[in-house]
Amino acid sequence: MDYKKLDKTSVIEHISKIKKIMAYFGADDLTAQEIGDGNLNYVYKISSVQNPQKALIAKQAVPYLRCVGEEFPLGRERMTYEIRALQKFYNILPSFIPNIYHTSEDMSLVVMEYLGSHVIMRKGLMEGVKYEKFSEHVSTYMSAMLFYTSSLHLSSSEKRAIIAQFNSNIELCKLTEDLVFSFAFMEHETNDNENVKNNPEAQKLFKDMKFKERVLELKYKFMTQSDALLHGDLHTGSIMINESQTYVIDPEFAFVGPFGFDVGALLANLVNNYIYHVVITKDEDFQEWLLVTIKEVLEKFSEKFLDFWAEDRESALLVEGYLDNETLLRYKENFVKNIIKESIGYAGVKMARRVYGVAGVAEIRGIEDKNLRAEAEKIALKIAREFVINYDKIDSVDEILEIVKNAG
Ligand code: ADP
Ligand code: SR1
Ligand code: MG
Repeated sequence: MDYKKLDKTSVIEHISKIKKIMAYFGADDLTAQEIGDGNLNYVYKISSVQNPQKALIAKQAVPYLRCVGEEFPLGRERMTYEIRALQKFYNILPSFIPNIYHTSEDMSLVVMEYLGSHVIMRKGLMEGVKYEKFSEHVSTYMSAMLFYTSSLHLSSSEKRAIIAQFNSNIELCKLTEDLVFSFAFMEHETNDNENVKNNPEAQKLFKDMKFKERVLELKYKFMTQSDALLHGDLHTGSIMINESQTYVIDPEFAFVGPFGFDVGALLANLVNNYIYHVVITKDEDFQEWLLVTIKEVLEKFSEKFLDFWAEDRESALLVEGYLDNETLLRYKENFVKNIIKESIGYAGVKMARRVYGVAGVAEIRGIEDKNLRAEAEKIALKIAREFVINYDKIDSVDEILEIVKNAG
């Protein structure tokens, strides 16, 4: 089938010919609404007119970057990787991934379950909603996805197959290399130049060679280290949540990369939310909840990763009997500690890129009062700098929390 960009009318015509979707809606009349709030794609909510609770999501990639327009071409093949990743992650842990009703690489289209009783986590956190099951859920999600797609679990040939399936996601990897690791730390047309112009803090960042040299080290790992299948953009805008369930959506940046990249992205976004509550709501109780959540997420992640590893005897990496038990245990514990260290480095880069780079986060870029926004940016950059420069020297989660608390 030839690719055709869908709109509110043609999306209904297109999907109502698909058997599984016909079976879902029966004879109901359908209506569509475009609800995309992301940077890249179009997202339609298709609902039954007779029973509006009955709804599905149709997400289509267009051959350009939505938030800029047709003048910024971007291959729609990104949807192929999103489809592959949704399927791969669903096969590992279905309860964290929306049900998929239809996929088409030709149309760069996925039709999935509508998460009607969930909200984008960033929004919930900004409103001060505490998600008590989140640390349990997300630590399971991250430890399982990373462990079960790594050489610590897969055989050598399975691991190479997964790399072959995902590491041709060239354009989105390049987007991250440019936007996350480079342009946000130098004069560049894609930056938020209204804010960069005549801003001494921006100039300080752009001239901070100690920071930028360390960023380059992390960028190089991002480009070369094929540890596990990553979501690739695991911020709180890619999580849909309520008090009992957590779903991870939007894995179009998926590729086989460094263990610490997703964990770092999540850490960065929780810390950015903490800064918002320090500067804007001044809600100390919620700040404390966020700190406890960060601690739980990282500690539970490490525990669960080690638990999964304890169940596996052979993999691409380890041959049974190669190490004695004491050495094996020490090796594994150090391994996971290093994942956390690397995550701290990536968290620093991810926090700093949101300050002046393209695609800021609502917690910082969305602050309307100029002085308060500058205060939030300053705190974010202070934490980011410490994370990036010292990531390999930070030995405990408590040290991370101290850095965060002392920056405000
Ligand atoms: P993009 O790739 O453009 O970033 P996203 O996948 O993040 O798009 O989706 C954009 C928005 O669409 C989300 O922030 C969310 O509000 C909504 N959305 C996406 N998938 C679903 C879903 N399965 N159920 C409900 N809303 C969804
Ligand atoms: C222009 S695309 C910018 C960002 O949006 C996505 O969510 C990724 O974070 C990407 O870097
Ligand atoms: Mg998105």
